[in-house]
Amino acid sequence: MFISIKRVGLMAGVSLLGLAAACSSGGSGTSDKTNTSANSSAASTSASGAGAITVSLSEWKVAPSAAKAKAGEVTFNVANKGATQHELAVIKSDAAPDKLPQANAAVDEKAVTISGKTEALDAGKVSTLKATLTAGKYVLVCNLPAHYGQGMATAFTVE
Ligand SMILES: [Cu+2]
Repeated sequence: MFISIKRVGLMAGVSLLGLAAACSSGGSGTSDKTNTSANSSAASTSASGAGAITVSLSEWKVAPSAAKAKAGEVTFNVANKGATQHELAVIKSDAAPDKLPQANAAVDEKAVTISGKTEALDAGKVSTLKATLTAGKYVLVCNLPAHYGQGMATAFTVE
């Protein structure tokens, strides 16, 4: 009897330990979008800051909060505090407030330099007038018919 010996070659399986490169892709751009209200801070930078003049109109007076302003753009916040219509005209003139040239019971607007003027404001209404003023003497006038003659004019200086 022949005993054949089978040699069983054990194939040692070589397990290649792959170097598991743990490519941890952590932290890929998940920044919080919590800055949505950062652009709403421009509300308080209005042009009507230190240079703003408040002008109250009434029967029969033009009453500015200040009698002078600095040259440049001047903002007049005009309020009709009276019971009838009024307006504000900014007139550049060296004349005294009551010595402006007149026509038809009002200042002759063709004979003076008008730097700015509001529309006629109903009682209680407000308006903003912006005028670029050079240095000099001005008169603030309400030039609705007969209002100037009632005394609605006051001196104003730009320096
Ligand atoms: Cu008036």
